[in-house]
Amino acid sequence: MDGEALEEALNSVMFKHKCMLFENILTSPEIIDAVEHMEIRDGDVILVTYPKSGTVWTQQILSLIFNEGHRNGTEESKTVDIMPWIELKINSEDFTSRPSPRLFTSHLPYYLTPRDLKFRTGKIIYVCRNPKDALVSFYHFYKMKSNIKCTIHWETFIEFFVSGKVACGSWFDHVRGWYTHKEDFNILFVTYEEMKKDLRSAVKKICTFVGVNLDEKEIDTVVEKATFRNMKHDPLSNYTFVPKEHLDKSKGDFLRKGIVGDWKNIMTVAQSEKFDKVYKEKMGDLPIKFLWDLNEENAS
Ligand code: PPS
Repeated sequence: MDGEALEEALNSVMFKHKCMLFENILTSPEIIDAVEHMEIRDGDVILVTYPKSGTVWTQQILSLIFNEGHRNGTEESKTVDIMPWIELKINSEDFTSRPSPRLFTSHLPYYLTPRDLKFRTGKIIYVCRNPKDALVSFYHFYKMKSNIKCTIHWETFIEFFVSGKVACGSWFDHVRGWYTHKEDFNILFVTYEEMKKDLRSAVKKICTFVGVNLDEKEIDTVVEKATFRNMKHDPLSNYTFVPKEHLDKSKGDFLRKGIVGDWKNIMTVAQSEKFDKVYKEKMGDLPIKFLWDLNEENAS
């Protein structure tokens, strides 16, 4: 019964295009098709994620890396304007007029990204997060969505997440798709957990990949401005600008907890074991590893 109500609610706000689920209010089949033909330049950097995996966090990091020390008037710019989404209506500008190096953001699966990227033009940073924490984060996020009118039950949401009936489809297909096609792209994989464990090293790794040389003091600034604590109060990066027609902020925050292992606070042992079984079936053959816990109480 729960499942039927949720299915009906989700069907009314999403459409399927080329085997992927998208949100009506955010995009359209025409936009998705156009993205495949988008011209990519050498020097473009595209952040790609499955939802709730650290997108907004990495938008902040990349925006700072590219502008720290030489802000060029970006002090008052939102990260979403510095690094627009390529497949969303909210950024329906003409990207060709942007000066290089251009920064973009996307949740697209590997097979729908701009074709130019497959010729190793441009650089992709793929950020992934352990799926139990991504699931929990997505669950809380869905509960904030203004256009979902039914009550969302945790047990039901797990089933929908595992079977890919949520926006952007299956976490397993998304991560697997990008990982197994990594040779086709100029791509760096970063995990949410490694950023939590050692943000400074993660920032340096990203700097090296994108070819930006920051001195130690500039790196300190990037790290400081990208902590959960600081971003939570930074309206340029914390997505508090999302209108209430999209997100009901009385029900929670976009920057909710920002920790590794929150799944332990909500998943029962039985749910966790069932999830582990699916994870093993779908991802067990890949060398990719996730940290499921950092023994951490609070976000940095
Ligand atoms: S979205 O909607 O797909 O763009 O969401 P996304 O930004 O990928 O993921 C949101 C989660 O990332 C957490 N977050 C952070 N964690 C640690 N440090 C920093 N600075 C940070 N910024 C965002 C955010 O809190 C969401 O995770 P949860 O677990 O819900 O707190």
